[in-house]
Amino acid sequence: MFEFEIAHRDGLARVASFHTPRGTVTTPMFMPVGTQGTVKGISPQELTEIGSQMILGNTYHLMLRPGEALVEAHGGLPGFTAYAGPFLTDSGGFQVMSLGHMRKITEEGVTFKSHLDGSLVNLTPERSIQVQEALGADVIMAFDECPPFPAEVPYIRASLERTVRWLERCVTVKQKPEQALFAIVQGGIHEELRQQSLDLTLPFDTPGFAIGGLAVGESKPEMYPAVAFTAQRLPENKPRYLMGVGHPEDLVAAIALGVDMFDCVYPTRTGRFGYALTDDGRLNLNSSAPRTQLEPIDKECDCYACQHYTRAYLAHLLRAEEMLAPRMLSLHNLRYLHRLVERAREAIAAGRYTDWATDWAGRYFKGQI
Ligand code: PRF
Ligand code: ZN
Repeated sequence: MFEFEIAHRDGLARVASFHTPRGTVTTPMFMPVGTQGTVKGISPQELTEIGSQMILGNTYHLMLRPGEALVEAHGGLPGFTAYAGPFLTDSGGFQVMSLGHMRKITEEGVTFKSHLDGSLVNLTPERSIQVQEALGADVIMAFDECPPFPAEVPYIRASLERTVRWLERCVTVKQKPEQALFAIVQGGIHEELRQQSLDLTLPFDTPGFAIGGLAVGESKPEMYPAVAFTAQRLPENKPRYLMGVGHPEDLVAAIALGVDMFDCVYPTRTGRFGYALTDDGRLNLNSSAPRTQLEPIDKECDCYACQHYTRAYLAHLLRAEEMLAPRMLSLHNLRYLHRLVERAREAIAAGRYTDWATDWAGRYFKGQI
């Protein structure tokens, strides 16, 4: 179980398979975010149709509502959500920092006020693993701290050292062998801190490693070197997961640096706001031009929305605030990212990733329709 088999390599990029109890996933891959036990507006059947391979769930949200016991009573996330494929759950620390109020971090863990009812909640490494075991995902994440950007070097150092002590506690309490625990490398955008985090984290030899602490407000010229530095130093024979990254250009760039897995709310969130991803850039369906365009969002897309609806119809639905609009734009955007990684995998297998990525970027950035 959890074996990672590399099928093709092209430079640092690779195509690989990762085995989980609920199925094999082929990387590079993108995980839709199902924070509250649903990918907003998209049914499990639709997820399967558009080529989703693994869905991300969140410890923070599900422990507060409905509580992990109810999910466990359904046999975990697959029974609860009716999505039968592989799941990954995030550990909660990142969401506490972005959503909780009055957070306090100590050696023990994080105390915060629930965003739902203001009650005081404790989240520790032990509790995070216990909740993630109840949620029953195939891959679970170590409880970490993602410092805000910018943060002082001494703070990031103290934080990454604490994250390693938390990792030790996660590994110690974890009980279920059918769940793979991934460790998370932190260190912000500083090479010496990334190196320190790597030196302290790699000895745990977890079945996969995540690159955390990025895409939190730094610029792309700051983020890409940090991804490159970290990815190159992660073990060759394990999946590498860049957390919270999902802009098309970031996927294309990070795959070239050897990253295998991604997740982000971007495709569904930008879809709900009326934006559609295409090879010619991001199409704004709130603008005036699409209102009279009798063509699909994307002629090259095989999603249900592109097969059935015109831009004009979807723009009309958006203006009328009909719920089909955010649903169809989310569906299309997820399909776009799944197709993007499919094309990346084909290009890697054919040994032409750099050429493909250069062509893709030329068109994507020229367009900006
Ligand atoms: N840690 C965890 N989840 C995350 C992140 C992190 O650093 C990020 C950073 N972009 C997104 N999600 N546990
Ligand atoms: Zn489409």
